[in-house]
Amino acid sequence: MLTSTQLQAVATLAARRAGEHVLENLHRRADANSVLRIDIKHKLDVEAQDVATAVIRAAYPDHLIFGEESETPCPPAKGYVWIIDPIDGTVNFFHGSHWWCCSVAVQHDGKTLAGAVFIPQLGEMFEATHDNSAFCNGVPLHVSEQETPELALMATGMGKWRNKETSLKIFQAITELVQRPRLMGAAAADICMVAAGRIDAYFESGIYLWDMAAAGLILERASGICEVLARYPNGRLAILATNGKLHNPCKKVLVPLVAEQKK
Ligand code: LIP
Repeated sequence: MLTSTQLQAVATLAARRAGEHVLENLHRRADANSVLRIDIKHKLDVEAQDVATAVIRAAYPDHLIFGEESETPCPPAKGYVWIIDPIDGTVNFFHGSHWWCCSVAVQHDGKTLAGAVFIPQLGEMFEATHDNSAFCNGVPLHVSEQETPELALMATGMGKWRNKETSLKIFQAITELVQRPRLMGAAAADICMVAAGRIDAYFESGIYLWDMAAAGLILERASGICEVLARYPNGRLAILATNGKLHNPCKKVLVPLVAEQKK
């Protein structure tokens, strides 16, 4: 069995190299293969996944690699699997917003052992292993102490649902629940903000494993909770990520609504 420290070093290097590649190519932010209302297929997403893959393959040539740019939405559940989101927040990136990140996690038999999320334009590297604390640039992370929903800052997202009816209902429910909702557009970075205590909670339905595998571990190791509230066809997930104290009040409001989500 490999140690989590060995795996962490590779995850961090892969996320850093992917991010550096994208940073060096910021001038190509409009260089997309396709731009649709629902999604953007960016050349730098493919290139950054190749960069991260090369780092992982050099260390562990026989491990499986699964990423946003892979063909299937669900990874195999056995053995070592690396999960890459080369640019989480592609739409933000395309428009010139700084809120995007590179995420790399490694699982063994479905359990996340190590993860790294690099936010290049903040110069922040978030990382954690399953058996140690979570860190940002080497400083230990801890979630906020907020326990009153009406005083909480909560990030959310609209996902890629064609039918926005339920997403809008969820947005309204969050607006009524917390002090302020925020819609920032990069799930992995948002969940890391919960881990760092800069926001108190995050919810989104319609994201994928690659959006949350690394950040979910980072949040848990910072004493927060990251929970899958629903699983939809094609690997889509509804994820609630909180500082722990707000988890049950948020869950109570969101669980009945996620059951309504359709295409
Ligand atoms: C994005 C998520 C974001 C969500 C977007 C999209 P991508 O991931 O991180 O939270 O609102 O719809 O799924 O596609 O930019 O890697």
